[in-house]
Amino acid sequence: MGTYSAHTGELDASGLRFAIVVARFNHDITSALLDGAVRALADAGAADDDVSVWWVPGAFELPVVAKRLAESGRADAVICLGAVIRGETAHFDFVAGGATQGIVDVAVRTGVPVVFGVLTVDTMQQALDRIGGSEGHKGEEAAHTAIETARLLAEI
Ligand code: INI
Repeated sequence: MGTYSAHTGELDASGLRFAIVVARFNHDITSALLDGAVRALADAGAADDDVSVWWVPGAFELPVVAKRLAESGRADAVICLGAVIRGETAHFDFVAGGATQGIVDVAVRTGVPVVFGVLTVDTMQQALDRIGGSEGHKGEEAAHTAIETARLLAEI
């Protein structure tokens, strides 16, 4: 096999601009996701002025606002945060499915990384486990994904 070039985006957020879209639904969980994401961006060198936060009612509204932000040219990456917790109805599947498909569409159509930081879980305990509990912190992970992907795209 010949030589090839391999690329991995660095976890360096300095000089990059981030827009975070966060759902108010299940606010206790989503505000913790937001805290983790903001902290992780700052720890990686993002300037306060380069991070903006946009609140929407629920996860279903994440894609449309993410799309406008991605199209604005004002963000190197958009981070979507939400928590969809399965109830007794089929509503979960529609909300989770709509948010997931919408976020994928926005990323692919705009070419701007739109990170899926939406918890889709069966129980509140599973959500709590993912905001700094036994399953890590999905807000921090979403921020790391945004940084790494934006850096990688800048190399291409
Ligand atoms: N929105 C969420 O973010 N999480 C949920 O668990 C949820 N549930 O269970 O219904 C939810 N619903 C609201 C939805 O996102 C929209 O805001 C609403 O349907 C209006 O479009």
